[in-house]
Amino acid sequence: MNITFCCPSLPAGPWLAGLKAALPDAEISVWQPGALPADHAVVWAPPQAFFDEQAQLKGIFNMGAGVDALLELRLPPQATVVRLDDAGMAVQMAEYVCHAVIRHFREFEGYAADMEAGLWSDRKPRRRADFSVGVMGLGVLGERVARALQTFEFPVNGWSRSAKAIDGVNGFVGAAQFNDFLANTQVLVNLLPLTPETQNIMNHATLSQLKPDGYVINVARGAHLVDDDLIALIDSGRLAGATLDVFRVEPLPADHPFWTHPKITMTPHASARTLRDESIAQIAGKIMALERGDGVAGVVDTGRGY
Ligand code: NDP
Ligand code: OXD
Repeated sequence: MNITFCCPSLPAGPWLAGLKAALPDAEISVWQPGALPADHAVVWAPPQAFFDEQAQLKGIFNMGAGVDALLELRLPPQATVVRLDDAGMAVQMAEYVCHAVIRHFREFEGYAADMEAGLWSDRKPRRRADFSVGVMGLGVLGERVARALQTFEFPVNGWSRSAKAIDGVNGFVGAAQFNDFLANTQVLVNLLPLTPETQNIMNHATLSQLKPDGYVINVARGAHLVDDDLIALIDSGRLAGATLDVFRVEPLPADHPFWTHPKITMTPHASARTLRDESIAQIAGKIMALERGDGVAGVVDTGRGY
């Protein structure tokens, strides 16, 4: 079995060593133009030229959960596209979102500013029951986040394409229930895949429906959010602020207004990092399963876009 590795932004050495250790019988090499045809590919942000040459691939393993960039390329139609399915990302996402929600709910930023100014402040406690968190996307990551938020007894709403039964989560389904979901949500968490249906989904019209003083946490993709609409709603006092991990252009350009906005907290696409050992173990296991003809989790429906 031949495996080709094409992740131009990653240092190939440690990934190749890990894949070779996990699949000792396979021939594994870093793709170069003109390389021999392979059975499976492990990829992250490959060029179109890679797929144009490797048109015979049986399996394409995306080294991330989101496949939006991959699906913009022309892929070999017979190949099974598989994305990372948790692989250590869900617990990181749960930590990140709970931290952002609690930081806002408990006004830690306000306290930090007060202490800096030498103020022994007395802030009124907020009512947890009013602080409903709405998670858009109840897949591998969204479900884990929704469960983690319940630990802190926030009311949790969830919105997905198909109905889910998650204990304690108030479920909303599809376009017909989207407005109700928003109207019942104080803190909006985005964990949707980026597809033609979800692009720009957080815009002036939708974000205006959140409860007064709503707050936005975007940890999925930058193109889900209309940046100027978010800023306008925060500046008008309609929204309280946002925590953003993902951006339309990454790295975020130096002149983008998010950098200096006092009510926007940012991280550099770091909410759930791809973990090498977990990812290699998952991909190697799935390559072996596909070779045996077994089913695997995380197969992408390329028509649906996730
Ligand atoms: P999943 O595919 O497991 O879950 C996607 C969820 O979104 C599903 O519940 C799906 O509904 C729902 N959904 C999709 N389209 C719609 C729609 N049109 N309307 C309503 N609901 C919809 O993805 P993951 O949880 O693994 O990952 C989610 C995203 O998180 C990734 O695509 C990626 O962009 C982002 N991500 C960001 C990272 C970061 O570091 N910032 C790290 C990893 C991922 P249904 O269940 O009904 O199909
Ligand atoms: C992913 C990401 O999609 O890191 O896995 O954004």
